[in-house]
Formats: sequence, C-alpha cells, structure tokens
Amino acid sequence: MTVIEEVVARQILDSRGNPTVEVDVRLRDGSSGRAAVPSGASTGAAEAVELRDGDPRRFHGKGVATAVANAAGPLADAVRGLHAEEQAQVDAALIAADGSPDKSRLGANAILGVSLATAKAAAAASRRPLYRYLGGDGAVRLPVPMINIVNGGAHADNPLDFQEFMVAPVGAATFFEAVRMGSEIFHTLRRALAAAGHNTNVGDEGGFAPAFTTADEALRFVTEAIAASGYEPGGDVTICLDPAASEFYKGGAYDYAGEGVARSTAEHIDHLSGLLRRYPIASVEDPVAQDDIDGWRALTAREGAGTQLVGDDVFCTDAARLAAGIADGYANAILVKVNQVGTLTETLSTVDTARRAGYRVVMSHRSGETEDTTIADLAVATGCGQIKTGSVSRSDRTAKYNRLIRIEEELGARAEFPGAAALRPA
Ligand code: 2PG
Ligand code: MG
Repeated sequence: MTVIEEVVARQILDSRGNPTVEVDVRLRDGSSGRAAVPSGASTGAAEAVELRDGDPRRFHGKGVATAVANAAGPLADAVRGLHAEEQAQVDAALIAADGSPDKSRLGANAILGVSLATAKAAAAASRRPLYRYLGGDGAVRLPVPMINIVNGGAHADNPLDFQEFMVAPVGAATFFEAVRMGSEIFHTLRRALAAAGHNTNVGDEGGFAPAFTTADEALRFVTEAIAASGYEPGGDVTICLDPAASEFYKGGAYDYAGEGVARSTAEHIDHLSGLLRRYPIASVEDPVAQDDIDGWRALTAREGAGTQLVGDDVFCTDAARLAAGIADGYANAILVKVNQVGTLTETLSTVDTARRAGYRVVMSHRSGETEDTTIADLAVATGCGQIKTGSVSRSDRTAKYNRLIRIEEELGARAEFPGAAALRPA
C-alpha cells in the first residue's frame, strides 16, 4: 500500500485548442501518475458538469483555472494520506468533497483528473501497466476499433446531419491488422473524395468532412472505400454510425437541416431502418434523441435483435440511467466515457451493470482529446471488446491506437482480438 502525498494540477491544451485539466498524483514511495481530461462538443444533458471559468478575457471564457485550483486544493486535501490502491475510497472522498449531485461544485473535470491520475500512480507503484493493474492477468482482450472516417454534425462545418461514420474491421486477425485495414480504407476514401471533387479536410475527430448533405451519400462513399481497399463490406469490415440524434431533435421532430427535411420520430426510425437495409451497418449509437424514450423503445423493438444500438447521451455513463434503460428494454449497448460520470470507480461500476444485463460496452474518447491514452488501457482492463477513438489521423486519436498496438505486442501470444462477435447484440 502506498499513500497519496501530493496532487499537482495545471491547464494544458486539448485537440481543439481549448484548455483542459491535467493532474499529477505523487505517492509516498516516489511513484506518480498523470491524467489529462477530455471534453465533449455534443454533450448529453445529464453529464457530470465540466467546470469552466467563464471569464471572457481568458480563453474566451473556457479557462479551467478554477477546476485546477480545486484539484490542487480541496480535492487534494480530501485524498492526501489515503492509499492510492483504494480507488473506491479515493473516489468516494472526491465525491464527498464536491458534495453536489452532478459534480458541479468542484468540477467533474477536476475530480476525474485526480481519480485517473491516482489509478495511474497506483499502477506505477505496483510496476504494472494500467490495463493489468486494473484488469488483472486475465486482461488480454483487445477491442475492435470503430474508426471514424467521415465527420459531420457538431464535429465539422459541413451540412451532414449525422455526426460519425465509422468502419470496424471485424475480420482482422489482430488489433494491429484492424488498424492497418482502417488506415488503408481511410486513404482509399481520401482518393475517392478528391477524385469526386470533394475537399479532403478533416473534422474534430480526424475523419474527412466533405460537403455531403445526406447519410446515403456518406455511406455510399464509405462502402465503396471498403470494397476498393479489397475488403468485403459487412464481412471483413462493418459500418458503425453515431447520428448523435439529440443534436438535431428539435420541438419533438428530427430536423435534418443538411437534407432540408424534418422527420417525425416514426419517419426518422423508418429512415434509419432503411439505411440498415441498404448498407452493412452493425452498430448505431444515439440513433434517437436522449429525450425521445418512446423512439428508443420503438427502434429497439424493431432493430435491436440484429443491430447494436448504443446509448451515449441517453445513459451518460451513469449506472442508474443505464439501469432504467435495461428495465425498460431500450438500447442494447452503452458508450462509456470517463468524463461523463467523473470518476474511475463509477465508470467501472457502469461497465459492470451493463455486463450483468448483457448490454455491450464501447469504451470511448471525446471529440476534444489530448495525448492521454487511459481509455486504451481501460478497454483492455475491462475486456469490453470495442473502442471508439476517432480516425487514424491526428495524434490525439492515433495515441490511443498506438497504445493498443503496444499493449497487443506486450501480451504476445496471449492477446485476443474478438472480431464480429463483439458487436453482435447479446
Ligand atoms: C460522441 C462523442 C465522441 P462528443 O458523441 O460520441 O465521438 O462526441 O465528445 O463531442 O460528445
Ligand atoms: Mg455519441
């Protein structure tokens, strides 16, 4: 057991050029851990609160100096002297020090930084990599990557209503081979876009952001890029979507501004079902809005047996919100984002709740990221089988892929890559 001695915090930059919290936790034995906190753009309404200074003279109001001071002040005071290995106790102390139901008093960004840095310091003290420290010797399962190659919605300036079009190379034999296939498809797509006169600039998560107006247009390009790379769409490589539907659900209807049409919930679900019939799509995240629970129920009843339906905004990585979905029978998988809930213990408890109900788990980045690779280790530690961490371009995204490549190498012959079964509804 080794005791937390010092917590240091600072502002650093994230991938969008906004400030975010970074925390170092130092232990009495000299070990230390560092964690940087990610930040979303299409945030769920029930997320733990990211504390921003709101001072317009600094970082356009987005400064996190208060959160940094909270991490180094009251949160540090709450955990100093505790054993770093007692993660549940550390996280409970952080939650108690904050005292609010949504971590808004001291900031979920401050709390998460201390929580994750503590785990990394404890792993360092035990001389084990984070995935093994948290997951034990049985943590040998690499995740299938959902690689985001077309960006729209809140992550790009194009008219595309849906936020993410991803490829999952489920036919790969290893994680590295999956990344290779994704990289080939990415470059094939770039050439096809350029040949068709589209721009090949990338959005927040490193995927292309051409001026598509419909999902069909994007899906045709993605399907063709898979085939032109020599892979079978739906066999070797399946498609995953994140429409992020909460973002365009307005006044009780789905407002497809890019397409110039509004769809009722029933029409929107028909449209999604049509896409599922026309393209090899294995997984759809946030297919309907967080407030449209009737829509969630209807879509799950209609498509949930054959398609992974992943709740992001609707669950916000919160075990109680997930339990409501499980009880009510909507969605069949959950997206897990550490900063939506704000501590490692709560994150792992949500993963556990999903597991016990047979809901699939996808470990996820945010659209605002840093070089921090904690989620790569968490994917292996939990053995959840899937990770969503953006495109195969931009270092904030590739840092996670590269970390997983190194973990796979370290595991050697013990490494497992789950393939298509990981995305199939249980
Ligand atoms: C999402 C995420 C990550 P953001 O909607 O799933 O891709 O986006 O971090 O902007 O919420
Ligand atoms: Mg999402």
